Parts: sequence; structure tokens; C-alpha cells
Amino acid sequence: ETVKSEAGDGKSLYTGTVPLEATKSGSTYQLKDPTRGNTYTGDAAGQTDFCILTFCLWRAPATIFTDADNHWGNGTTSDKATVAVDAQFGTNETWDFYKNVFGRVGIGGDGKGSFNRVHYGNKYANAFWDDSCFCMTYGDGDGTSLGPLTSLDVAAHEMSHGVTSKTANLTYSGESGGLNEGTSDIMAAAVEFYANNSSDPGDYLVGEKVVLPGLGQPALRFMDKPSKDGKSADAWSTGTKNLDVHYSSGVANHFFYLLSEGSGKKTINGVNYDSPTSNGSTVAGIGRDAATKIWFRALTTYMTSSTDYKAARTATLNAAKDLFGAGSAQYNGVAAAWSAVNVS
Ligand code: ASN
Ligand code: ZN
Repeated sequence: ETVKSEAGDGKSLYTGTVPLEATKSGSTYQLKDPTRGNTYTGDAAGQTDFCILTFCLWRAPATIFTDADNHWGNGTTSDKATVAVDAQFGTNETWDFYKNVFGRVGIGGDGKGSFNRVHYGNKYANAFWDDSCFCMTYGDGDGTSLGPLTSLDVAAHEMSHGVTSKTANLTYSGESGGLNEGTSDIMAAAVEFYANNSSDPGDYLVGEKVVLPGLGQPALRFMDKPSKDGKSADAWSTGTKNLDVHYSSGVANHFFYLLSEGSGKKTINGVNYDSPTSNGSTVAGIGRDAATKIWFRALTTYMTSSTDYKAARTATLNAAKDLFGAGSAQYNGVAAAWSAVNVS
């Protein structure tokens, strides 16, 4: 029996009312999308996994969300299904982005869907992708610094860890760890621009929807000038490899911003940016679509588990040569943007 997809919609926390595809089971609907590898969203109901490092002895089950009329959530946290709408929407947009922009179907590139768990733990202020269950997990946040982690950019960031793991498999420490984190931030921005949702338009901020006043900054990370978070690197130095991977990623994020948009002041979708260069140069952007294609090709064709920033420069130059030619503006833009973050 083929499962018929039933078009419904949901009122999300962060992206307004969004279309969803559900599965009809008897007289109720399940939040499970047959058009995207049966990707579904379930309720972890406050439970947490029991793991020793990465080996999990017990995992909080995801009880699939069901609904009587295929109109999910109410746009606020008073309805448990609201953040499930965000999570399902996040997987949908990320799926569509990888499929329609790169021809990659599913995080693993094998057409297989994943699943989401929401309401994980108690005041859990994080979200993560897990390769071993092929699943996404979202906490509801601590309510002071972070709200529910279910924004589109967080979804795309975490699921892109799954793509990296199946491709370059960049080791999650040192400079390769910064490139791994940077890849997730870069793809998060690209997915947000791709989705073009009016409540959450594309930007070069990470986590702007999930932060609360208690965090004291308007986003988790800032790609135009990563040091705005007080910790991330704007440019490469010999100390980059010693930073936490969420801060050494600044070099990659800043490279990607400069390559896409260029240096200096710019306003995009109402957000003001002012991106410096470390060498005093002025960099002209090549556009985010070209920059995204170059990064993805470098990730999937040239980067390996041990790629560092110097090798990432070579990988992206090779990718730009393949896609646009050796003397192209895009190729020259890649060289200039890396030089502007002190990677030569
Ligand atoms: N949210 C964190 C991240 O994706 C958790 C993790 O998996 N390291 O960077
Ligand atoms: Zn990450």
C-alpha cells in the first residue's frame, strides 16, 4: 500500500504558518512526510538519553505527533506541537535545499529521511544531530538565555553536521573542527536564504531567533565580523587551532561572508553588516549562490578529515576552478577572501 501525503499546515514558533505534509493513519494524521523520506517529528516529553561518550545505552523515544485535522500547533509554546512544526519545517527546508541546489537527496545522499525529537530534557539549551540514530534533537532552552532551539538556522546547522560526516568527515577538533562548525554555519545561512521565509528572512547571523535577552547579544554568532560574540576569530592565527570549534569557525564564517557579500557596510533583509578585512584590502563579493556552490563542492570533493585552513583555501580554489574556471572572478574572489582572513 502506498502512503498518501496529505497537505496540511502548522503554526510555528519562529516562521509563521508553514505548509506541512502529513501521513493519514486511520482517522488521525501523523507528522510524517512521505514526500521527504518519511521524515517525522516526535515528542521526547522531557526525557534524556543515557550515553557514555557517544555510546548510548538508552535513548529518549520520539512519540510521533498526531493531529485530528492536519492543522498543527498554535504558534505559541502553550501547544506542545508548535515547536514540532518548527522542527518539521526545518527538516523540510534543509531537505529541499540540498536536493534542489546540489542534487543531494537526504542528509546521507541516499534518499533516506531522518527524524526529530523536540522537548528533549528539562531546560535543555542545545540541539544536536546524531549520526547513529540519523536524528535531530531539540531542547526547549533555559528560558533565560535561549528559547526553544527549533529555529530554521539551528536545524540546518545541525543537519549539515550529518552531511559533513558523510562527506569530508572533518575531525571535530583543531582547525578541521573549526571548518566542520563553519560548514554548518555556512549551510545554515544558505538554507535560511533559500527558504526566504518572511518571518525569518535570510541573514548571516546564527541563532538570532532562539536567543533571549539574558544572553546579552542578538545572535549566537556573527558571520560578517565573528569577534562580535567576544570569542570567535575574525582571521586566522597560529592560535586558531587552540580555540573551541565554535570560535575557530569564525575564520571560515568570515571568509564565506566576504566571498558572498564583500567587505565593508551592507544592509540585507533589514540587517546591517560591517565586515572588516585583516589585510586592509577591499573585497568584492561574488554572490552567495556562487559562494555556497564553491563551499559545497570543496567539502564534498576536496576536503578530508584532516583539512586545515591552508588546505581549505586550496580546496575552495580547486572547487572554484571546476565550477567557474581558473581566471574567473569567482576564482579570484576566493583567493582574495582567504587573504582577507589571513589564510595564504
Ligand atoms: N549545538 C552543538 C553544535 O552543533 C552541539 C554539537 O553537536 N556539538 O555545534
Ligand atoms: Zn555545530
